[in-house]
This record gives sequence, C-alpha cells and structure tokens, in this order.
Amino acid sequence: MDNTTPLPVGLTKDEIKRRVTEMVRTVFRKTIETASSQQIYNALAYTIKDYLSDRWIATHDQYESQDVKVVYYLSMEFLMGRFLGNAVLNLSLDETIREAMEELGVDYNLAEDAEADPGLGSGGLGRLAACFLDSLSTLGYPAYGCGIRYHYGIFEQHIENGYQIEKPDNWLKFGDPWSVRRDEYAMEVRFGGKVNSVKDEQGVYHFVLEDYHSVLAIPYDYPVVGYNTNVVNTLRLWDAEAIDRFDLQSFNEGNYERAVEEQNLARRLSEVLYPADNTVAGKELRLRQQYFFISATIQRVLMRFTEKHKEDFSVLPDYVQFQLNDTHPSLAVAELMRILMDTYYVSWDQAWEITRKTCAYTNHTIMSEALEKWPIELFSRLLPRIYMIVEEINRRFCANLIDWFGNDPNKIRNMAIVADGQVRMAYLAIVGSHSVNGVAAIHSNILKTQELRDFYDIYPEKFNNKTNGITQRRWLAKCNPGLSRLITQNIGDGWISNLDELTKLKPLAGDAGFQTDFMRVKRENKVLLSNYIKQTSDLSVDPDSIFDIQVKRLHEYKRQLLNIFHIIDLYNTIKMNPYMEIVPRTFIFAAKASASYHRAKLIIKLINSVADLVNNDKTVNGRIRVLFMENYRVTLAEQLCPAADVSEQISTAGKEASGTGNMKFMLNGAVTVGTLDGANVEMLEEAGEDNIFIFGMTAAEVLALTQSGTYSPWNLYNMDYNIRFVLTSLINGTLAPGEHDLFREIYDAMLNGYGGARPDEYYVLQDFQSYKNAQFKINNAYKDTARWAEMAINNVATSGKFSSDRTIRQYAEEIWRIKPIQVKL
Ligand code: H53
Repeated sequence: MDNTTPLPVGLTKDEIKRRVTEMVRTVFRKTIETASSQQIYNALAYTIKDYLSDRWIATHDQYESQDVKVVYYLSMEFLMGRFLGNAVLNLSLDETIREAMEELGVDYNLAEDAEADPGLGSGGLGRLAACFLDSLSTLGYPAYGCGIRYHYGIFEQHIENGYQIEKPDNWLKFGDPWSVRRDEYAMEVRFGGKVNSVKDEQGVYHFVLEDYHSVLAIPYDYPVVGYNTNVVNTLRLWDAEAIDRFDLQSFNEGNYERAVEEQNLARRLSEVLYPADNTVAGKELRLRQQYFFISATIQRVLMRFTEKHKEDFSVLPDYVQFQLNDTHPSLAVAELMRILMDTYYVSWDQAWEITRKTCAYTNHTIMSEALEKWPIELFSRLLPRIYMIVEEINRRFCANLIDWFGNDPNKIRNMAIVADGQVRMAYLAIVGSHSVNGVAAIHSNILKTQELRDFYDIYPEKFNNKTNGITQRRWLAKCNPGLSRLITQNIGDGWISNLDELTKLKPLAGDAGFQTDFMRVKRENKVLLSNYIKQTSDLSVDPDSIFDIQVKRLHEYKRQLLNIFHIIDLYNTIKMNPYMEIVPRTFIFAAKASASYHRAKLIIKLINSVADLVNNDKTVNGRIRVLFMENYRVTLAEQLCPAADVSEQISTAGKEASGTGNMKFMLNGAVTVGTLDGANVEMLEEAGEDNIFIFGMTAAEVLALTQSGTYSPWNLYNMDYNIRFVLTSLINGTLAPGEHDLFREIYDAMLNGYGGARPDEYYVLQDFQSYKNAQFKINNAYKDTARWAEMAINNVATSGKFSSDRTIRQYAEEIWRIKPIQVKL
C-alpha cells in the first residue's frame, strides 16, 4: 500500500451508535436496552479494534515498504491496564463515544468498568514495559512488545481478617476482544532431548537436537495505539498449545498417557504469571516460560528477516534490536547464537559479533535475591543445546579474562557466567550485549562502581543510564480529567505529546487564582476517592484531611514498616496529648505481597491491625485514619494518583533502582516525602528542595554503616522512648489482643535479626527520627494552603523529565539507533 491509499479517518457518533447496536444484536442477540455492561463493553471494544485495523495494517505496510529497523522489547511482563479507555483517548474519540453512549442511553462508565484489568505483570518492571509501548507508538518508532499470554495474571488480593488471601485472576473469562490470533505465525519450541552431531553433504558437522519434546507457540497480537498519530504497533503475546501431530503419534503407539502429558505440559506453560517481584522463584516452569517466548520470538524475527534479506545476517543488527527487560529474557543471547549457527550455519565468530550488536540489556535491580541463577543440572537438562552454547560463551569469556587480568582465579570465579554449579543470567546478558543500562542515574552509578564494577572495568563503553519514565497519556490525561482540563485551559494541550510544556505552569504556581483552581480539582479528586472507599470498604474518610499514600509492592526494602511505625508513634502521641492539634490525615496503603513472602504478608496484617486500633479509637476522633485498600492494580493506581497530597517514596537509599510510582504522583500534584533513592534523586533536582521532603541516610551513608558493622538498633531502642514504645506495642498485645506473639517476628527482625538476617536490615529505626521530622514539616506546610498549592503545582510543572517519551527517545537514539516512521492515511 502506498501513502495515498484512503483510509477511514474519523469514526462519527452515528457510526459508533450503529456499530455497537449491530454488534450487540448479532453477537449477543440483545438490544441496547437489554444488553449488560459487559456486552456493551465487548461491542465497543470490537468496534474500536475494527476501526483501528486499517492503521494497524498501514503501520506494518510502512515497516515493510521502508524496510525499517525494528526494536523488539522482550519482557516476561506487560502490565497494560485496561485497553479501551486508553485506545479511545489516544484516538481522540473520548467525547464522541461519550455522546454516542449517552444518546443510546448507556452508562459509559459502567461499560468501561466491565473491562478486566489484565494483570500480566507484578510491579514496576511490567508497568514500565507498558508505558514504553505507549511512547513507542506515540513517537512512531517501529516496535514490538514480545511476551507471554498468561491465562491467569497476578492473583487477586482479598483481605480477610486483616490477612492477604490470593484468588486466581481469570482475566480472559469474558473473552479477549483486543487480540488477533495469528495461527499463520505459530512456532515450534523444543525442550529436553539430547544433542547429537550430524555430518552434512559437505562433510561438515552440525549439532542437532534429538528426542526432544516440543510445544507450539501461538502468537496473539494486541494493538498499541499511539496518541495523535496513525502508528499502531503490536504487542505480541505467545500462548502455548500442544502440537497435534505429536499427540496423534503417541496415541497410535498406544501411549495415551504421554499424549495427555504433552497436552498438560503445553497448557501449563502459559497458564500463570509468577507473582514474585524483585525475587526469583527458581522454578523449572519459569525457565521453561522464558525459553518458550524467547525461542518463539527469535525464530519468528529471523524468519521475517530472511524473507527480506535472505541469509545475509551481517546486516541483522541494522534491522533488528532486542531489548532485554531484566535478566528474564537473557536466553535470547544463546538462542540467537543457536539459530544462526545450527539453522543457518553461520560461524561462531560471526554469530557472536551479530548477537552482541543485536542485543541490549536493562538492569532493574541490585537486590541480590532478584539476580537470576539457574542450577546447571536443571538448565542443561531442559535446554541441552542452549547450555552447550552458554558453556562455550563462558569458556571464551574466561579466556579473555585471563588476557585482561592475568590468571587471577578469584576474578574469574567472580565474573564467570557458569560458576559454583549455576548459570548466572545477568552475566550472560552483559557479555552478550552491546549496551547495559540502569534505570535511574544513582542506580546506573551503583552498577558501575559497585555491583557490576568488574564488568564496567572491561566494558566501560557498554554502560549507560536511561532514567525511567511514565506515559502522561494514561497517568494524567486519562486518569485525572479534572487536572488535565485545568492545565489545558491554561497552557494548551501540547503537554500530552510533549511533557516539558508543563514548565509553562511555573509562573502560575504563585498565582492565587490558579492555586484555588488547582486545590479545587485536588479536592474533587479526593471526594471521588472517598466515595469509592465508602462504597468498597464502608469507611468514611475526610476529603479535607491530608491524603498520604504509599502504594507499591510489599517489600521490606520499600519500608512500609517505617510508615506504619510512624503512624503508631503518632497515635501514641495523640493518646498522650488528647487535645493536640494536627492536620487530620488519611494514611492509605495498598500492596500485594508475594504469596510465599511470609514477612511481607505479616506486615499487611500489621497495617490492618493498626488500622483497626486507630480507626476505632474515640480519643483519636478521626484525626488520623489508616486504610489498607485491597487488590492494588493499575486501575486502582489510576484512582489513587489524582487524589494524593503526599506520596511516600521511602525505600532504604540504594535499594530502589528507580521507582515509577513516585513519578505518577508527582505528575498529579502530590508532594513527595522520600529518601535519596532511585529517581527521587532526579525529582529533587527537577523540583528543587523547597518542593520535596527529603529525609534519611544517603546511599553512601547506608553503605558505610553496613560496612562498618557497628549498627546497633538496640542503642536506638534504649535511647529513644518513642522507638521503644512502637516496638513494645508489637509484643504487648496492643495490636493483637489475645495473640501477643503475632508480630514478635517483626520485633525480633528489628532488634535481634531473624532467620540469619542482620538486625533491622533496611535501617528502619536508623531513619525513624529523620522521617518523623519530615512528617512534622509536612503537617505544618499543609496548614499554609497557598504554600502547599505552590509546592504541588511546582511538582507538576517540573515533572516533564519523567515522561516515558523522553526515556524512549533516549533508548531509540543512543541504544537502538532506530528512526520514527510516519503513517499517512
Ligand atoms: O523495576 C522498575 C523500577 C523498580 C524496580 C522494578 C523491578 C521489578 O518490578 C521486578 C524486578 C526487578 O528486577 C525490578 O524494583 O525500582 O522502577 C522499573 O525499572
């Protein structure tokens, strides 16, 4: 198709009404009046997907006709959130659809609400991938997201008696209107077996896998619509199915059980997402999942490449870039080598050069429990040929190390890809890539100077930083219509595609009229959230209180404990000074804990116990309220961000690689209380110290204190009455009437160390006083409404840097070297 082919450009109100009515009739045999919200939603989704199709096809025609370089973002997780509202916003159809639905007598909000929130990710890493896809399409970069179509996303969290209960999340229950199943691109993926070498006609030996079992990978494509552009990229999620012919053969041999086993094995592969965030599950099925989607993706990419360029693989890096989202897709390095060598007979040296130029790796954490290592036994049994290749990569790499450093056995043991009975995935990714990036300036520096220092010494040119970002389309335009309107009225709507334009708000930060408007919008958002809370948990919260929010995965390094300890302390202070004046505050938590993370689950129980105590105590008289909202997910985050006054970003310095929730709250006009960790450091640079409350040790101080080995929480306990009170309340029955020992584990972890860990590993008590001081300052600052409004507006005005558009442009220009395309209709 050339650029002049006419395509439908607008979807009119009447057309929407017609199509939705028709769809409801033909698919569900209902009228608009009798259709359920679910059915209306489905009809709308199909209508929009239909409308998108021409752009989607035109985008791919552009890729083809211009033969552009494409980036493949390889990720085990894509935490997309709902599709409908986002697609509608990016297509500028919001108003039209609302009007159409109103004329049909349909409640559009209910229909939107009928969409499942696909939880195909567990935290920041998965959500980052989703924001990146939005930016890639908006900026017009040719890209695919490649991952797994889990049938069950992250569990649904219920709170029963204060405890987390996990329920399966069957997000596909009501269908999957956005996907297109592409049987024509199905790929076979092979596991197990043994490697043999076979001589070809020229007498050259090649490796082949025998006695393997295989599964079929079927791609489901989802459209990723850019804002205000015709570009529609693809999220390709692979689903696993058994291969029919294999069944049949086993069946004929009378081996029915084997046939069924194959079926089950295949089905299990894409059944469920592992819900651990920042920790490894170490399960065989997880390694299978990794190889499954990597092998399918790379096979398909090479197939497409050879259609155009035959077997001239020397130019592969000019057309293809693989971005490895954390170590989970590291097998890409070995799989690309395997296909180049075993299928296309490329030599090792050439295959290696091509692989290194084609792959790039992003590191998202320095938490040691998140660094993937696979036992050799498992790895070589499941992926025998891949293991051979990894061993050879390692052998050559270690030989180079000797050249670089001389024969230093310690160095080699520390840096080897295969060592101590394990395959170290991060090292495979580093050695096999041309770029290694961290996700915030401080994190990238820690990688260079501490965690990956040895690698930085040998490959300084590979290391770079790409500070994370978030898409302002979902995280302001969509989720906060009130603030969006206010901003657009004052500075125009250019910010939706260029977030730096928000700096135009700076002169308005001190403007009394604008401050009033801004605070009115904030209050309206707080009322909306209060109503939702009332509906869902029957708790009344005061929209005039400070909304203080900490929402993220539950992890000890994120220090939800510091927050709750401060609340216990505040409660105690109020009890002792019943007439004390403080600005009323509503503390809101939401967090999922990994199902197997006992301590994290206990902390959830603790938060709920504190909530029970505080919310039911008449002396407190509503001055502080504590609330744990269940089932934190993208949709809930969209309701919380607009309503926040205070954003809690309080991880132990050096531990949070970047954070992205911090950026979402800043963009929506919350003021941050935070440590100098992750992207907070850059938020301080942008906003200025008058507009953020920084507290606690720096990363360097944390490191020094750890190395000194002198940290003694007992000293803090003995010296500080308040700390003593807080800790004692954990074990004297205050928080767990009748169950005195319920929280003793946390008490012990703080003071004595528990299960081999250092006491107070994350320095909660060390930072306690400094955190209290910051909270006290917040209380006072809030009393001065004009000052508070000015701070909040300044946060919005200086958040431009944290657009994922900026991040993606940097990846595109500095790592991938890809160019945007234009799709004309
Ligand atoms: O990735 C985010 C960071 C955040 C980091 C998070 C993350 C995961 O969600 C899962 C695994 C992992 O290694 C890292 O914790 O700091 O903002 C996106 O980069």
